[in-house]
Amino acid sequence: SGSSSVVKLLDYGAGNVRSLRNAIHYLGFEIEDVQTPKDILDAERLIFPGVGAFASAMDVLVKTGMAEALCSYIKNDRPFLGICLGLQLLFESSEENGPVNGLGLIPGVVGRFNSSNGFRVPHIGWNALQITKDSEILDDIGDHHVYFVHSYRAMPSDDNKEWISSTCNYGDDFIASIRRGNVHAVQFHPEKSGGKIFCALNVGLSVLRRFLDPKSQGTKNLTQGKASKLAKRVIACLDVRTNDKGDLVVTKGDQYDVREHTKENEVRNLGKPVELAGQYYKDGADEVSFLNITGFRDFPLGDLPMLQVLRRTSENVFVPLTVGGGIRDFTDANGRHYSSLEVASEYFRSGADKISIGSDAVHAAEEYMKTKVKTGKSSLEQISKVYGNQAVVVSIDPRRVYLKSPNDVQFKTIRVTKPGPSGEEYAWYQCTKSLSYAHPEWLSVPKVNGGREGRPIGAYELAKVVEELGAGEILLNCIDCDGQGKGFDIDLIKLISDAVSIPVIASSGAGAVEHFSEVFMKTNASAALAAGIFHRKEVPIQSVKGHLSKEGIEVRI
Ligand code: 1PR
Repeated sequence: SGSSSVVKLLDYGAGNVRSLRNAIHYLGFEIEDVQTPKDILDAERLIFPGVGAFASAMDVLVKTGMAEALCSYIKNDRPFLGICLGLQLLFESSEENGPVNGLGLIPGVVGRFNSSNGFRVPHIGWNALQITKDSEILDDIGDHHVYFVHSYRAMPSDDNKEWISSTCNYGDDFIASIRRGNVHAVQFHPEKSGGKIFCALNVGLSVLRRFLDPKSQGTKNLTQGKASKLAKRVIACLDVRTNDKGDLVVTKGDQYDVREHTKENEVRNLGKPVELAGQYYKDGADEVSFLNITGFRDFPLGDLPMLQVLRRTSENVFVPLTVGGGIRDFTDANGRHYSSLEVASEYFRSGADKISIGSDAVHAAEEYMKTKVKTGKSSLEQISKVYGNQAVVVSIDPRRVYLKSPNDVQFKTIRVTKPGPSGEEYAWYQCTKSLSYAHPEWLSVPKVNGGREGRPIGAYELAKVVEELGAGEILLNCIDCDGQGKGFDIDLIKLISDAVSIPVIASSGAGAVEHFSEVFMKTNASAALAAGIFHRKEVPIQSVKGHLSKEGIEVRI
């Protein structure tokens, strides 16, 4: 060691720092992991990516003696970069499961965002910053957006103002970064804020590069950043499954039917997962989602190719990655039990930033509605407890069921904007889930659209319950609209995005740029996801962004 191309990383093992490792490697630096407090004191350059909850992080730091070493390292003005919780821990205390004491280096209390005034918590997505002082590592940022994902934040005050190098606004003004001498910390995620392969998006990795190599050349971006509203996200989705030849392919259904209507009835093949994900990243997707659409039938950890897809994608893609499909408890043929938490952990270790749960969330919500007891045992509860609710998306796959009268079912109904085929003026949105082949009911249950069964629970009821059980975001599909290219189901998206205070991703049906502006103008969706139009190269992601921006909607360009 001792070489300036080596950086020390303080990873106390509470979560996924793979993307940060990937980003550091991508920039040509070596990582040495901190093992002892002495490693901190000896470091030439130290990165501290906080993950997990504030209290448990502090616990580990104090018990291992790292807290004391960190304080002395920082007080001695040694080169330091804290990320996310790595910024928050520098403050006096946090309200997260607290109050809990922090390292106490910066005056102030870390508090939760207030969701009552229409700002959804967690704060997930892209904002431009208000740069308040020359902080060097932010030199390339200017008015570009950076990626945040957090529910707690530190706020500026007279006592801490000398530390602040940028702020942002999300209901409240909060601290986006601090800088004093060689000590830096950022609330956003540079490793998820876009890479340096296209100059226009030379943002996130440049922050890391400037810290790792302060002498590195770059142009000071003279546009002084102004804090922006939270940008609406455009997400590219890859439905992935093994085709009949055994290759993992990106496929795409019509109302969830992914087979060609030919004699061979083969699975539609729209490309290779890693390549397409890389392409969409370059095209400006704000996130990439992989849905392993047969994961629930087959055991996903048996699905090594999917883990490889994640590993390889995360080496070059520096925006958030979500993976879903088959996240549930599982017992293999040898009687070995895997908890859903183990399945999710394997996904996180392989490079996922968020996991998405579909069928198992329907199961958990039905149980909870029956018993009104939170057992803490569902996948949803367990994973969000360990990784935080910002890491857990619930995928809802409803279908529209028209009704003559709003009282025909016990579920939430709506008056539809366009009447049904027999003039019905009402509808409810029935949740569906997939069954495992091993499920005793596999043969007897009537299956619809891609092997799914309808369940006695509505999308509205499900959304409210999963929010309570710890979901941090909802991916709202619609079987009727999937692959149709006729626009999103505005009635459904309005219903759900008004019912919950976590972010909602609108999905299914995008066929033109106007469908994106429509969904953002008529509903409270935080993001819009599409698959078919991107796979078939009908509409490039940049055209969607350009259109939204022209319509006055904040996007990351
Ligand atoms: O139930 O936890 O194993 O998760 C399975 C996941 O796989 C769920 O998120 C579910 O949505 C998804 N899934 C299951 N079957 C299918 C299928 O197509 N047969 N894909 C499927 C769902 C829907 C969207 C799609 C949008 C946009 N795909 O993600 O990408 O509808 O498409 P478009 O822009 O072309 O209209 P579990």
